[in-house]
Amino acid sequence: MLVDPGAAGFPVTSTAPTGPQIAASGHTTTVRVTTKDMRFHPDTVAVPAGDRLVIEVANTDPETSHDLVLANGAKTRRLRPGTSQTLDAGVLAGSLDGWCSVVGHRQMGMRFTVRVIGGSASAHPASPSPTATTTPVDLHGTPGPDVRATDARLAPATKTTTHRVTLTVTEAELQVAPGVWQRRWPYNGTAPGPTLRGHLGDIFDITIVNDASMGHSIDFHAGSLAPDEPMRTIPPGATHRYTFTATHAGIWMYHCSTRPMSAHIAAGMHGVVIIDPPELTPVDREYVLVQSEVYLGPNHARGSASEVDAAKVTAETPDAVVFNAVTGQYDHHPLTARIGERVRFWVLDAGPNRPTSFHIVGGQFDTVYAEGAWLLRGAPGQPDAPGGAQVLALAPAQGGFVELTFPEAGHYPIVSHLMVDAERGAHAIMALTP
Ligand SMILES: [Cu+2]
Repeated sequence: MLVDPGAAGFPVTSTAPTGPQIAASGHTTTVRVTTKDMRFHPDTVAVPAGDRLVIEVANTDPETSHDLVLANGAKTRRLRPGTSQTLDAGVLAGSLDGWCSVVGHRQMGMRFTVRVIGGSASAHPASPSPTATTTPVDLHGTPGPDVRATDARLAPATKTTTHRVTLTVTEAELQVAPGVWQRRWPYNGTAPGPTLRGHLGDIFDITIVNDASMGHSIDFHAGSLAPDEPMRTIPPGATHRYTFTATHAGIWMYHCSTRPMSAHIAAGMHGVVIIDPPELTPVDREYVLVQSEVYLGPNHARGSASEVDAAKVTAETPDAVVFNAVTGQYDHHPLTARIGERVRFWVLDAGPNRPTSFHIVGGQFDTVYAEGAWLLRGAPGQPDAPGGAQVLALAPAQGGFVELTFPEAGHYPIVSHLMVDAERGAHAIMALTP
């Protein structure tokens, strides 16, 4: 595919790398490459040995940003939908690979090949692995004095029947463990995103603002509607309205559904909507614990933290499983209650990969509600009711709640995986005082 180098009028970037030298022909081969649907079109280009390669990259994807990175170091900036850039790849010593460096796009198929035709050069630089962890990381350190635990307390539903909420997506470095930072894509700056709570029949009128550098979206499980329009991916800079009515009770996940969805969820783009069952009785304390997984990239220092590692998400090899997005935060800042108080824990497994076996060591649940059904329903003031439960089991994207009272003062570990090494599961402490 040859076009006139001067025809497009694109801004030219001079990133021609220096590398193994080959006799230059004095010719330039110019190719046009478009990006759409997680592919480069074409995904392979040929250049005669000795020619300078110039690639006009046009992002024709209406939804999200892409770039082109070549293994010799030449790369475009991140191109928003509808924008273009001309990349000077230099005179290549041999065939090489390229890819899109936006998280997850390479794994979804955005791979590119430059074939050098003729000549004696045969060098084929290996593309660097995007998954290597280069700095050692301690996920179980002690938080510094500046680290506050995410507030897990849940306030009762208000009398509001129309919930107007704006959720703004940004890119921000957040701690995922004490002193361990990741560049995440939170809704309103927090992971999980804001907890919304209401009653059956309530209307949720949500405005999504995309202040990030790639496309994002939102999917509310608490609503029932055709996903085509409301759940579509909106490009950077766009705003979008999503309205639904709460038709069923439970704790419902919301999340970004932009591809690759599991990487966007793992980047912090998840939260909950709680719709109270009509029969719900007041309790002394309510907490929300959202389980998720952390997939670290190579850098964890504040100021240069990596984004989520999409290859680890695909391989289902998390570095940590966490409650409310940060390892061990409630070990150092325990959740609290007094002996005899009735405590309700709302739990959602945001995944994206791991199930939960939600258990409180030393505790017994007298009430269990999972996915819209009472599995066990104790009566307040009847602690001697015969039935009890030890675990709330949830697959990814499922939710429920448990209730219990604690018999004695002390520290009760809350764990996500009863049978798994505690280092690898989510963990919190419930501190009981007289
Ligand atoms: Cu997203």
